Amino acid sequence: MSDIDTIERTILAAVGSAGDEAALETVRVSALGKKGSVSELLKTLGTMTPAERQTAGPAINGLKDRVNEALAARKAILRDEALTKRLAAEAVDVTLPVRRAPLETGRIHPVSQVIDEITAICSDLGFAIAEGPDIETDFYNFTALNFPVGHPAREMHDTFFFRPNAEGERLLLRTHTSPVQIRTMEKQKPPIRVVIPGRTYRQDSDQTHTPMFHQLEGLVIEEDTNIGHLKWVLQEFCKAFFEVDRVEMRFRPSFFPFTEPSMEVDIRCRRVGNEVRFGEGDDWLEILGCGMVHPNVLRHGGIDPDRYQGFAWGMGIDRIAMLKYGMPDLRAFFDADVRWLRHYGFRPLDLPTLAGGLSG
Ligand code: 2NM
Repeated sequence: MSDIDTIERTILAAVGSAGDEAALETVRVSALGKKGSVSELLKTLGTMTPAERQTAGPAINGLKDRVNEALAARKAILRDEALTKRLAAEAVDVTLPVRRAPLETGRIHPVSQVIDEITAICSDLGFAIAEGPDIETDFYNFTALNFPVGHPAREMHDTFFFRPNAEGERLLLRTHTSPVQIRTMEKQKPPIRVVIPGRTYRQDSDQTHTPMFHQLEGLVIEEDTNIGHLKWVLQEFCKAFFEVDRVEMRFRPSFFPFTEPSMEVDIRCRRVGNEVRFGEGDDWLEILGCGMVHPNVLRHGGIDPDRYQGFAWGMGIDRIAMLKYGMPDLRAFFDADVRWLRHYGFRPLDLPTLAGGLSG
């Protein structure tokens, strides 16, 4: 019997000092496994006489039960300890401030905001929005727009050309969005009322020019549309965009190959530091070019100039964004400096809207 007592004491000591569930499992196997000390004792029952077995049987089985109990109790304690330790390690401090979500830290670029404002205003005036490719052919960018081959106006645009392709054709980065007007005329019958916002490219870089910039052009073609309609559209557009009740506009004669007559438009303003106030003051600010579409352009777009006439205008989106939101240097627009964007950008959930007041 003292044999059983010694085995029991050894096993229970090992159970008590097992530091984790893996160590406890080793103890279990050494006692109750196939070759474990308790299992070996159980095997001796088969070799005993019935009389011996009557006392040894309950003693050995009692040992087995107590070992099982001790293992189970120790296992419960170890589980508890492990859980407590894990909970302490994984503790979440719910009083910590929440990390700011992208929706709060992200900003809408002023150019995107201004394009949204312009397209909202123009949709409200009954215009559709059209877009076209940035890479164009010489035909759509120049020839169709009444810039004949060899015409000096082609040089005015400082065009980015691609290397000639296998057919000897030189593609280019569009120097204005006007190719989209031709594509629209080809696809659509009058009446046409579209505005086209988009990226444009010219080899030019200084404080007021970037090699990539944004233009918005508008086109109306109808049987009897005229300069009076052009003036009204531009006036309504300027009032809505600059959020003033009245604007005073000055139309100066100018030249563009695709319009005849052509005009440049200034609006009356007062400059206060970086800010420009419209509808007052003694300064004039040039904001766009416009005119009646040249008959050659209509013809190239597949429209009969003896039946239809149209007006068109074009302006620099980046430039009017600078004017409206008081940003002094055009080059900073495309530097991708996050500090600039944080300062001048718009919060995604706090945008100016046509209904709510454009500048918020
Ligand atoms: C401008 C100024 C004047 C213009 C003309 C056309 C077209 F294709 F219809 F002929 N689109 N845009 C135009 C006219 C653009 O930008 C300063």
